Amino acid sequence: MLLEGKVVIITGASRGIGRAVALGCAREGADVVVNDLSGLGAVVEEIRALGRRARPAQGDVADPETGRRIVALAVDAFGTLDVLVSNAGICPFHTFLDMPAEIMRRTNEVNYYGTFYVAQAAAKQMVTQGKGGAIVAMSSISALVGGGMQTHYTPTKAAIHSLMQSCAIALGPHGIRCNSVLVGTVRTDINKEDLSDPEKVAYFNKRIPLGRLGEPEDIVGPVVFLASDMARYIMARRSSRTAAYS
Ligand code: RM4
Repeated sequence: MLLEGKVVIITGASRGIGRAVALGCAREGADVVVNDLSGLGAVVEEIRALGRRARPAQGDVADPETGRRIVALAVDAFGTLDVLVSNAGICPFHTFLDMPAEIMRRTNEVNYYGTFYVAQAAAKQMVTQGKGGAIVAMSSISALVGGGMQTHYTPTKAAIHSLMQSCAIALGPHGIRCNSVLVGTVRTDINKEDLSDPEKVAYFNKRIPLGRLGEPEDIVGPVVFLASDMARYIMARRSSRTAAYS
């Protein structure tokens, strides 16, 4: 029960990694507010079946207003906010040379701006409460290695990691810890089509030391840990020395 009595918001929680993390948080004792564009009914029911309280907060995180609304809903329903898991993201695979501006814009607005706005809204509430908190954002290993069909997407994941590093400095004095998880390739709807080629999957499996792609459940432990008090001295920083100068 690592998150017993805590209130957690998770964006992009109707399926994939977000849904798995939402259920994982509930199993660890948290009450959960789940956000997505739609389709939240099932995960809300699953959380309640685990004996925890749950609320759906439908909306597009790309809209700065949505973050504020999700936080208000969480506080209204459960009286406080302890943890934000910023997970909502899209990856419409596309070639670089003819990348439509609209796909570029939308990917940045959901992944990067969305994380910024929801994190900002959550942090404001946590600062007001004065009892600290934790923010965990979903970055990706692709932030470090790139991807030929992901030239619009990998920079958003680098941005998310960088955002958590800066937020760690900005919010540390308030006892709010900020971290990102650089997730490897996890099989979800986001890459279903991309991973429909068995040869590609065989190549991935060979390249991964553990010999298999990730499953959403694989990401639950690290996120729950970072959200919990067990990680009370863990923040997204490269070294503590740079913090003094930034
Ligand atoms: C990840 C990574 C994976 C891809 C997903 C969509 O960050 O690049 O390989 O499947 O994004």
